[in-house]
Amino acid sequence: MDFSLALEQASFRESGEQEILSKVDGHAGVITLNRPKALNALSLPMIREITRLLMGWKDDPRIGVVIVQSSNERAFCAGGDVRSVYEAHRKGDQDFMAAIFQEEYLLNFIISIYPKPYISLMDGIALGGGLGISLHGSHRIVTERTTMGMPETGIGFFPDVGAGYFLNRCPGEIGTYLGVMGESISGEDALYAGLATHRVGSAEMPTVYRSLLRARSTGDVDDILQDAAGGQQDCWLQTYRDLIDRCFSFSSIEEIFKALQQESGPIAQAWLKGSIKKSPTSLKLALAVLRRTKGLPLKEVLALDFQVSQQCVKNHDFFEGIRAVLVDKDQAPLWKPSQLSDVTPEMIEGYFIPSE
Ligand code: QUE
Repeated sequence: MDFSLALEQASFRESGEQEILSKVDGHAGVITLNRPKALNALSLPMIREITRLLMGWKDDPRIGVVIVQSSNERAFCAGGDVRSVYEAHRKGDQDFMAAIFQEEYLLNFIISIYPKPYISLMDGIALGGGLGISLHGSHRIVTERTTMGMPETGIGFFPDVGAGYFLNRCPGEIGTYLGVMGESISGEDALYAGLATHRVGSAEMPTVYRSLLRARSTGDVDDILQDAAGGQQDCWLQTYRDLIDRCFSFSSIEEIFKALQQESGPIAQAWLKGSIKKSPTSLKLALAVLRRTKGLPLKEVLALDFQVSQQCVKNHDFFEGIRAVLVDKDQAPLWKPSQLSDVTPEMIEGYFIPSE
């Protein structure tokens, strides 16, 4: 990696604050995401520090459980630090673009096999890479303030961080809807989709946190969360479940769009309108990744994600998407190709062929 970039990326850049805070509190190892200005977007140093802490706490007899939370009210985590990927691309730093995805996906896997309860408190925005550091863990807590989603098709990327694993385990075609359309859902919806395990009130979070500090085992955590959590209530996804299953069961984006066009209600029309803004390549790539990873173990999904990510950084749309949404903020990406019909099966196939 370019040394100047490494220095820039070092963990102390924002007002001298560390981007990851950690402490041992009671029996818990606590990780606090602390990059508020970037909505806790996961930088490479953050990914490395979380990995280091988890590896250290794995065999530490003081630690019964791990808690991951945010230091700010708005966001749990808005995603990966795609801005740094954009910068690395500008500087021609291929090593950085390999390292950040590789180490992020490795962390996702470590979380999935973690031998102690791994509890994420998703009170606020939890998107993209933010789901990679939460949904692979054993206990996934949402609140009435949670906004959850995989928005990558909107920046010319694809639902990564093992989304082919957790989205393919949602009921019916909910996972396809979430991964392709990039729409966000509420905490209640996340519970219905099986993405979250418990819902508690945001105001109850400090109490739940304090109770968790006494937990020594998975059984303790289950008991504490069961006591604190509310039951499943009616939710938006439940209301539109039939429509989602009807329209998103196909193996091509063209068929999905045709199905949406045949629906008379306003929701299907709103989805169609929203999809026009997404990268045509990403729409097809997202669907291809979801269909190909169905039933695969997480390890294989993440290996495929890495492969596809490295093709994305060789192509146009990802950087154009980051530019339009996060750098220039004109919200007007010029996708190439710009038409769905110009994205050929061969082009999508190319993302799955290992290079070198
Ligand atoms: C799609 C994404 C991301 C996104 C917006 C999308 C993403 C991500 C961020 C983000 C948000 C605020 C920040 C920041 C990054 O936005 O992954 O640095 O300050 O990290 O439409 O996938």
